[in-house]
Amino acid sequence: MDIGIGEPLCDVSRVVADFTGDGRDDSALVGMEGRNGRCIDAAKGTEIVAMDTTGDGLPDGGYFVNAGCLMCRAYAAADLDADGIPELIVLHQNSATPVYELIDAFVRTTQEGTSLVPIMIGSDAPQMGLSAGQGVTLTAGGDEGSSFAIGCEGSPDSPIVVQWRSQHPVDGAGSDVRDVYETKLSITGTQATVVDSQHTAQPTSVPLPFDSLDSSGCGVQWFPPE
Ligand SMILES: [Ca+2]
Ligand SMILES: [Ca+2]
Repeated sequence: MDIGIGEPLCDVSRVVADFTGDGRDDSALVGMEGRNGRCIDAAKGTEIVAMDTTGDGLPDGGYFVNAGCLMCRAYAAADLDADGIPELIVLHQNSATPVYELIDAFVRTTQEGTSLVPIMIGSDAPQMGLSAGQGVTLTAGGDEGSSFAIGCEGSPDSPIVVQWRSQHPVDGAGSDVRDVYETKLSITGTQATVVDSQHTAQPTSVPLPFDSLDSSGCGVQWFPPE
């Protein structure tokens, strides 16, 4: 697919929803940037998110670019800030611990001027590995020593997104105790605010306060990915 950036958009996936709030469906498109005019056979690359708000099948308005796509795709639409308009959720990296991006379609005066803006964290959130001003990423699933889950409280009226993370050394000193981090985010427009942050330690023999293999909330199935 040629979207006018000089390179084709490859492996295009889409989510259809009214992202602009005008009552007509829009298509969010996610694909990988080609190289030298053609699609490359690679699992990793630069992710491009674009939006068709006019229904002609081709992107118009702005597009958002992020490196590090690992089997990325348009994933879901969910209203995370209760303003009645869904946000776009992109699966940025698909693995045993899938990573999601949250993207807001910021409507300018004309539909064609719609911008795609990552929802950014307003302050440092080291427990999520994020610094102020970075795009929010959410992680689910688990692998050896680390597990994650994404939840949601207060949906649909006043949703709070919850990110859990647990880790412990796989063996050796400290392997019998794990750290558990719980971070709660309130989203408004293109900004996420940390409204609560907890860190506890517990023996590995004690069950986790979340289920890393079954994560859903805010109308989104986070793990396993759909
Ligand atoms: Ca629309
Ligand atoms: Ca919204």
